[in-house]
Amino acid sequence: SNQFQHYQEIPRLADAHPKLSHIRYQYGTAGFRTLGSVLDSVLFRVGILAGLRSKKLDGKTIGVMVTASHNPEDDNGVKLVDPRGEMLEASWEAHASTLANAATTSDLIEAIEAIVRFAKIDLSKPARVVYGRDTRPSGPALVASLRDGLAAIRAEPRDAGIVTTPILHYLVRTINTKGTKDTYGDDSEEGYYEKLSGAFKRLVAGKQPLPPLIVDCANGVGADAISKISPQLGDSLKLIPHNTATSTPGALNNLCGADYVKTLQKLPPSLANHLKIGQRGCSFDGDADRLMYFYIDERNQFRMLDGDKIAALVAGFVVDLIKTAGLESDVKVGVVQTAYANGSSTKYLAERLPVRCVPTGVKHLHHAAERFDIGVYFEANGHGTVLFSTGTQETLAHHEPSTPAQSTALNHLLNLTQLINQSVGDAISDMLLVEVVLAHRLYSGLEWDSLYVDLPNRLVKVIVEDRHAFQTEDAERQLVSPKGLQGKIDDLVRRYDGGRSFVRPSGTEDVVRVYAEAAIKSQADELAFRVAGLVYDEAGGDPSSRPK
Ligand code: G16
Repeated sequence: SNQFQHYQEIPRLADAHPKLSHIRYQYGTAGFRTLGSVLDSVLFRVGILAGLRSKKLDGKTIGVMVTASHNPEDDNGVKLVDPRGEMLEASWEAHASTLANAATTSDLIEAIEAIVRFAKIDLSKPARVVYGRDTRPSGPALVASLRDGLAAIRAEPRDAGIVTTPILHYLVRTINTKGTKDTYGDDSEEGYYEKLSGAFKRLVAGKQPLPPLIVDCANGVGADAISKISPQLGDSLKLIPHNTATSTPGALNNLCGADYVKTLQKLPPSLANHLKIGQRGCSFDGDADRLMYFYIDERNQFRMLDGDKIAALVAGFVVDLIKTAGLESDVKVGVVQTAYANGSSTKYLAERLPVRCVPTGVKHLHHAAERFDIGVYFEANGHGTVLFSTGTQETLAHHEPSTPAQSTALNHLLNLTQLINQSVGDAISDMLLVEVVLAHRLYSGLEWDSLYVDLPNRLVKVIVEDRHAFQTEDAERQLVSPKGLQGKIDDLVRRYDGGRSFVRPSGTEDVVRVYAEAAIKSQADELAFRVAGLVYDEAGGDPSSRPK
């Protein structure tokens, strides 16, 4: 149609980024994610889609983040960010997959035209897109493909450079709210560091400074962010960065980082001689949106403080502030978890607060958390944040405290709304939040850890021929396909004291994940491996990967 007359560059540019015929792409848990070497056409097409999304939303700025987060260095990925800094609206994920899988240039053009018709997009609207990437070696070439896509759809690009995923989300939100009543901060990376460090310093003013914190940056972009925010934090918090080798080939997420710590329940070897008894440390993942804490206890044992422990710590703190501020009857706090939440954490939280369980993926948790006045959401893997509803923010802004104690608590709450990245989970913001609570509570790792005792648990990955054969329901706690497998898992689980196990396909790696917990560690391990064996036998996995 003649709506397209201004987009004559699409065919030529699309021809320069042909789709690999043997690959089927899927917009998964966190966008497209696979080997960086097969993503060229996907990035080009995502550029076009981001432009279309912006046009659909009247020229609001859309974000594109090029990252594969916790995955190995050879992987890469891309995800879109909606105008308020949230994940792409679910209904558009299908458009993303359609564009990514169009076989030829003419199929692609037809697919674009179909989306324009279906979503009723006015192509004459402007399009604006801000993009960033992590430190992966495949990043620059993929960004060049993305830029071609943006040029083809005539979107105005803004390059955020190498940034953490949460900073990209922050930029999207600040750009779109600039000069409005919802203004969220200055739309620059510096604005982000100033906002967080300013709020942190106000929150810990007058508190005894905590001992220095070791930060495992996973050899990723979090290292840059730590070096930029440290000077602004000054004496309020001393950070000791480790694993900052962002340009060493193969180092990213290798034997370090939040996923390593969570999956293996071990200290990264590179920290072994650095963490002293009682000292706390934390790990980011490759794009600094996940956070795991840990410390070494009196018996020289490694103790992990995961996303569930962070949720318990933070939710308790927020609830106490709400009470002290005299807002208990106006503001209800709730918690959102996934099936990976440790059973003990769910029990601990549910005795105090409403708790909801949703499928894996920040997008699911975020939306569920928005239903509470204050929604605390954390995945066990360390991904999460706290959301204050618009109504709650207004309540906080207008509440008139009647005692000095109420006034102090109210101020803390207002500063928390500044400290916390409310667009997405953010390792740096979450780390500062944890440090604030520890400083207020006078907690070391030990006291924090003692909130509840984790049930022993085990995560196992199984490589199968087709992970899409695995389908779940009930927030991923039940398998509906392959048929009959859930019954076999249930039979096994019944034989273990305190046993619980579930199986689901990963949306970021080509594996099926198995989780198990039980009263004793050896039993949790055994249950996980036996369930993994069932999965393997059912799905005909790669023989070298049969769980042992
Ligand atoms: C992404 C998502 C998280 C999810 C994780 C693992 O994290 O944002 O919500 O928990 O993948 O997902 P899955 O089990 O489906 O592979 P990241 O840090 O890799 O972007």
